[in-house]
Amino acid sequence: MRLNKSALLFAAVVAAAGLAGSPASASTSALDLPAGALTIVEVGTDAMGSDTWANRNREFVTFKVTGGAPVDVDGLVVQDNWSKNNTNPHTCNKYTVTGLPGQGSAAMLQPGETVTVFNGSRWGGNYKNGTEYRLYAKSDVDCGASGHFLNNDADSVWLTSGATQVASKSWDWNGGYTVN
Ligand SMILES: [Ca+2]
Ligand SMILES: [Ca+2]
Ligand SMILES: [Ca+2]
Repeated sequence: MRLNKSALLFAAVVAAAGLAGSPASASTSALDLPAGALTIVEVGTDAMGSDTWANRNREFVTFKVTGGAPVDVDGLVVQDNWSKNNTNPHTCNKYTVTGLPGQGSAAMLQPGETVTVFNGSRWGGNYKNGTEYRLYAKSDVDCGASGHFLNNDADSVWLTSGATQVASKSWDWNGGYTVN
């Protein structure tokens, strides 16, 4: 096979473009939000009555943008204390944001909007309700108590971006179903 000079140049340009494309796609997962960029506004800690597979969506974490600028929450990890401090490879108690409903794989959260990560599942999956993105972690039945893993009496939830602890909320009580 013989190639003329322009064909070789073309091949070189294609190869260079391919190389240049790799770091760009990798950078989407290299997010590292500053501490305080998000605020946890509410945590559902205790489903009313017995903890069952059916009511595990009563455990949830809701957060919002702290400041006045949009925040890219793609790759954000939402987890409880056990998950954060345990090296067990079970992915229980841990949810990673990978896009928001209506945005494909992008996850830009605007000021005034909230994200709620529910422990359970929903027919139809993730969706946006008004200004709230509702995401479902689909916790395993063997995770905690029937898929409930936010301890009623004392626990913490953490929002982590890369190596940065963006936000956390802890409680040490047993006086209700949610913590604000
Ligand atoms: Ca609970
Ligand atoms: Ca309960
Ligand atoms: Ca827990």
